[in-house]
Amino acid sequence: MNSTAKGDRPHIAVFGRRNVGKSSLINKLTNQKLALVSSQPGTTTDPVYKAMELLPIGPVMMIDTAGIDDQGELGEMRIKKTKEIMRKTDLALLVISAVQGAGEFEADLVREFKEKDIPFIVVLNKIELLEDAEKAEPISTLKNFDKFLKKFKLDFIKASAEQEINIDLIRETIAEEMPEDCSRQTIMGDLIDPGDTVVLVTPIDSAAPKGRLILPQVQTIRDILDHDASALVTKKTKVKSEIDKLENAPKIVVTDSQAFETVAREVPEDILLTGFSVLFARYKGDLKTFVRGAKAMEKLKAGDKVLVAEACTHRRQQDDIGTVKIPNWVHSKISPEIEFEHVSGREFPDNLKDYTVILHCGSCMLNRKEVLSRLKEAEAEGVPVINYGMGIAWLHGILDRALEPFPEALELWQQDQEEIVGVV
Ligand SMILES: Nc1nc2c(ncn2[C@@H]2O[C@H](COP(=O)(O)OP(=O)(O)OP(=O)(O)O)[C@@H](O)[C@H]2O)c(=O)[nH]1
Ligand SMILES: [Mg+2]
Repeated sequence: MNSTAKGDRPHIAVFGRRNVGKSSLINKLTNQKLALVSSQPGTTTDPVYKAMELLPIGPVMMIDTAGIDDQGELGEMRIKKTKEIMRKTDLALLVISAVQGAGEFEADLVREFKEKDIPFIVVLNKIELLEDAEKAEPISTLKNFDKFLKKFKLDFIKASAEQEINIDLIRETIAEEMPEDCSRQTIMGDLIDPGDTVVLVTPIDSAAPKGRLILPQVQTIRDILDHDASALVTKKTKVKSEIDKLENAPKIVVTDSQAFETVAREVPEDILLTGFSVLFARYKGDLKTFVRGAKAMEKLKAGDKVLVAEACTHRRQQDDIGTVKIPNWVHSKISPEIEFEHVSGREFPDNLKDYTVILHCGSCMLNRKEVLSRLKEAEAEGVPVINYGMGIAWLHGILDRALEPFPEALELWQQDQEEIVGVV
């Protein structure tokens, strides 16, 4: 189970003020001493990720965060990091101390969860202290907690990480509340039938990792096998001869997007052809959003600025796709005066408005929630987004073909084109 890709695990994050018992609760939920616990407020400083098995759900990613009431300049930075975690949170636990009750910090978190559509569970921790009148002021605490619950119409679970009260109930509630769509169920199972053959084209060049296949290719093979179909994996130079050898035509050919152009020439027109990046645009994000991004690419003109966003911080190749190849193609196809700026890693800049379009990487390291959050942020700023693969398909004039297996997206793309033709 440990091999379940990070991006495919539901992400459960724990939020709350300092010292309320967030780390203690994670340790109890996971039955492991993963997170550092102490009576010192501010023990957890950076978000702590742990991929693990959480019964009865299965493989998940648990995230411990720094307290939302941290102080000072460092504290502010930690709060910012904690809030960034929300982008990828499929389900949140809001931990409140029974000794402190709820206040503005908790109200703020609830407002943010609601704004970001994050389902959450309220846990009133250290409940055993309520019975100890010396350590708590049960009446006033419960009064403000009650007001908070009423204000937001919330339910809650009484718990104690220390005395292991209701830990199982929290696990079960997590399983119940986990949104079903936090990961799409299949990469291409809906496109194939049992017994079909799918041809996968994976270029073995200097960009390919030594001795292995990249994650989206491996996941696609697994998905095809899960649907009782067969995968024929080949290089771009062999794709035609492999198809010719088959007794029955393959149901669909999937290629690495960098080989799109060559492969499109080799694969007969009556065989469906798409890219891993189109499959993953759908699996991780939203195909229609990227189709709108393609429309924005059509309208690019000299002086426009394009943001290239890469989610991981890998070492760049000389002919790196995001920093070199795509800008070169855009410069030669549209205008040499289109400006490119680059960001990589976890950060998504605040100045999205400055860009005409955002070109995003394939997001194989991000979970679906984070991709959707990024798309939502861009949409709120009115900036269209497209992923690398679909951008490449458009730049090479084969987006129509790559979208053929997805009638709704194709229809939207063709409508958009007609609109453009209509305008001109
Ligand atoms: N009495 C009691 N103490 C608890 C309980 N849960 C945690 N604690 C104690 O509360 C203190 C803080 O616990 P942590 O788990 O470090 O709290 P945290 O929310 O992660 O704190 P920060 O990382 O500083 O934000 C520790 O001394 C814990 O032993 C509980 O249910 N009851
Ligand atoms: Mg902690």
